[in-house]
Amino acid sequence: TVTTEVNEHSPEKLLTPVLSSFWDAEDAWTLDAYHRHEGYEGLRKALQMPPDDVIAYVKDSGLRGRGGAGFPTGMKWQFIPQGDGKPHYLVVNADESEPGTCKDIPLLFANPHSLVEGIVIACHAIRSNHAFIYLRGEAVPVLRRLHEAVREAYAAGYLGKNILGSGLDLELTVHAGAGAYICGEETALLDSLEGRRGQPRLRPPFPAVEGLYACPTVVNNVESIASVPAIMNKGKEWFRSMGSEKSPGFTLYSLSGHVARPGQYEAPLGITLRQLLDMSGGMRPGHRLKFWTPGGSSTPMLTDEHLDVPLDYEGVGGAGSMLGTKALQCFDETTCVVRAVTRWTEFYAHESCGKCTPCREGTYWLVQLLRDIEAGKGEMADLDKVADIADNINGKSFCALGDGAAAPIASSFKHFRAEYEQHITGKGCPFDPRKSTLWS
Ligand code: L3W
Ligand code: SF4
Repeated sequence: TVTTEVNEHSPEKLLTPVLSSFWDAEDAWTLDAYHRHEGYEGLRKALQMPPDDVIAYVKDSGLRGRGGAGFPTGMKWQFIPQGDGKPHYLVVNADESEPGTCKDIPLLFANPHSLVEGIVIACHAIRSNHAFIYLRGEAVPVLRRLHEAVREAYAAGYLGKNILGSGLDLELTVHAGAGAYICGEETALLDSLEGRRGQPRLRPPFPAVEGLYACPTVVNNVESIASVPAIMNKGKEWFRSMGSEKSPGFTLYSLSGHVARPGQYEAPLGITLRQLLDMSGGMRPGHRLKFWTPGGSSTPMLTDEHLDVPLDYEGVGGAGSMLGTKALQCFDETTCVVRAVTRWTEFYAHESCGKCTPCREGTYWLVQLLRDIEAGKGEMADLDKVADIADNINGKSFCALGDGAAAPIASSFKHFRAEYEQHITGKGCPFDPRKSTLWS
């Protein structure tokens, strides 16, 4: 978190710490600390309201999903059929694995009760008696804190039978995944939770109709659900006073790469990368921005031309790019684009679940070609092959992982094709420390 002293002239005045407001406290993750910061007040208010009114309230707040797609949260809750006689489930996607994304795990580590409170409110709204948190398995310290937060919440009467005398019964199960990126895709996550190999399901039916154990299920990102208590407590107008009309509210940006002060920055949607860099001390001293991703490596890369595009679903999201998970990875002029894209593609090839041919075969062949180009063993015709394979993955794969794998290739060709050609004509990487002075 950013602890710099803030005055009215400092760029940090744009920060809107809500979820991160007391992350620095020594006991931040405990129920005591949460209570000292109005913890579970939003739940008390929500339980006074009929479930449909809670859904309408969250819908009116304009909260959009923070997991990558920006889908309206209240609308997703409204999809859950009522009076159908089936159990309803809430599943929280805490499988944060998108390269560059680092906001749900720190949030859970520092403030797990904001998620637990949000879960109880959401389950009241969608009339669910069982919720699940699917956590990225490698995050063992976070798992321990989550278990402790859930234990505290049961002991305090925020989970279990007849919560705060409202008549709501709710069980909360924390499940640790086994470390597969594809299990962040909502339907693969549900298969994994059911004990099967995590592979995406055909949609429709969407989880809201047929999700966990073939019952209506809401799958929401950690940050989306954790934002709900503050909305219920401080009001939808307060939430709408931040951000833009179509992308309201505060959000957590993960800033990483060659910046002076990387980390999580909580600020309104719609600010720009230039403003974020102003808050974080800019690029590392003596260097300039070369390229960046707005929402992790699955979103097309941008350049310094896009420094003033609003980081919301209409600005950077509408400009043929995507806001995604708000993972801003910044690379300076010492970075080889071909190397960065090769590394990302290796990740997608490794994480491809193998269910569909364009992604399974395409990512494999992309890695072979890109490694050759990067090593100076490529030919000009390879560039057309790379572009053709990426085009045959994009929009033709079974799930969004395929599109994500194609995104950095298409965008790097658009902005940096000359750099690929340089590797071929120069028979080597111009950024290689053995061939360049840039690294000295
Ligand atoms: C009912 C309809 N529900 C849509 C629901 C749907 C889902 C949500 C959004 O991908 C992106 C992806 C990554 N009836 C519905 C409906 N829904 N129509 O709305 O759906 P969709 O398909 O727009 O997106 P998605 O499949 O959820 C998310 C990108 O985010 N991303 C993030 C990746 C992060 C991870 C990770 O860290 N684990 O995977 C980054 O950019 O590429 O495009 O809930 O059910 N008619
Ligand atoms: Fe699996 Fe890739 Fe196909 Fe998605 S696009 S189903 S990850 S093979």
